[in-house]
Amino acid sequence: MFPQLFVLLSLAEIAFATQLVDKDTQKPLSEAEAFSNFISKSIFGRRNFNLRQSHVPETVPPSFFAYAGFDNGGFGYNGIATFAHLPYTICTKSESDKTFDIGIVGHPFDLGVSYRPGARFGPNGARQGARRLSPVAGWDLGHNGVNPFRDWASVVDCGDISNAPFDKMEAIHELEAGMKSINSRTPKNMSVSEAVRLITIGGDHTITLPILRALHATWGPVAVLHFDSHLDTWDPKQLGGGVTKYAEVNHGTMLHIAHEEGLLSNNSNMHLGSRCGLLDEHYDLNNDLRCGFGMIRAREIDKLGIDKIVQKVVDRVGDKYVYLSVDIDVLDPAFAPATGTIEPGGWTTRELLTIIQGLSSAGLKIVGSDVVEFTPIYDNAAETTGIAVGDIVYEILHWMVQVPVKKPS
Ligand SMILES: [Mn+2]
Repeated sequence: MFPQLFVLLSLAEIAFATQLVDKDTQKPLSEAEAFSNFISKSIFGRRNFNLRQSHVPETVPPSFFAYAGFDNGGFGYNGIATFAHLPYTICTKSESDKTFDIGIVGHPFDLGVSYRPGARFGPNGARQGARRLSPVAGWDLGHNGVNPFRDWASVVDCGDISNAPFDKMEAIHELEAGMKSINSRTPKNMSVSEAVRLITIGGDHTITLPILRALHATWGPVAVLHFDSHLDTWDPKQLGGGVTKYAEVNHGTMLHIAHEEGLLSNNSNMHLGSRCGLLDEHYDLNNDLRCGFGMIRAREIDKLGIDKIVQKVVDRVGDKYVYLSVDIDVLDPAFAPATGTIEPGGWTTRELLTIIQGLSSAGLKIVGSDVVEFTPIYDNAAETTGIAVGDIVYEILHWMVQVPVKKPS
């Protein structure tokens, strides 16, 4: 009827029978003391674990400070996600003059897509994918220990260029104006390289058009090296256009428009990794030739190998200024599933990185670059595509650091 009482009595009996004594004084314990002692020794007793005291080393290892010391804090998964934990700089403001040489800039824009949407989230996804890159651990085994974040160039994350989500043409103008503003900045190390250079994270491939427009004032026509499974020189009459001017500008026509506007070199542009369906038996390829492009198809890599591909590009480009545009769909979907218009049978991430490194080693004069069409919503839990985008940007950064540029005289 009163089980609790029964228990108490029993405990008292136990205390009495075992004649518990105080450990220090050896005096017998009272019933109350014995009871408290019994509870404290059971699984219900208070434990005095002090995890903090027992695990804090007397001196914090220096390697921890090396990590924690850099701007937005801690290991790769800590802090606000700038690209590779670089300092955030508002590069459109004149206050940023002489503070950087190379900027990573986002174009959150996807109003020009023909299939899966969502590349407006690409800049955000690329920064997330680049979390394990950082200046404090940036010495690259693949580049004989060069750290492109801590070489001669000051590298920053310029944030994104905001653009209207409701009007494609307005958005494209905003992107162009933003890029022109950043391009007009005075570089920090002008004696090494005479102009600031940008690596843009897309955004769908339409953004290459405002970027090329913005570059033209400084560099004139440039040789576009276009890593992409598609041609993107489609005549607007063939792809989307023919109805409104608005519809003419999209991620499959921007290189055609760039050619019409005189932004491209005459015959030094190249497609690399091409594989796609055509809208016409002859017209697309003839028009592509007219726009000044050569081509190395995706499957040619098996016969040519990396070195011959690099050599063909170097022979074609010569000493022209190069703009590098990497559509992430150049990679096989196994390596980059998260993109808008996927085409099986592409190159591996390693092949792409090695080709880019080859072009860098050949000293091609890179004046700007983009990595586009990353659409994070289609990525997997391992962030395969986002991490690839981060590493491609890192590889391009190596190229810009390795090859400083002089402005045309
Ligand atoms: Mn493309």
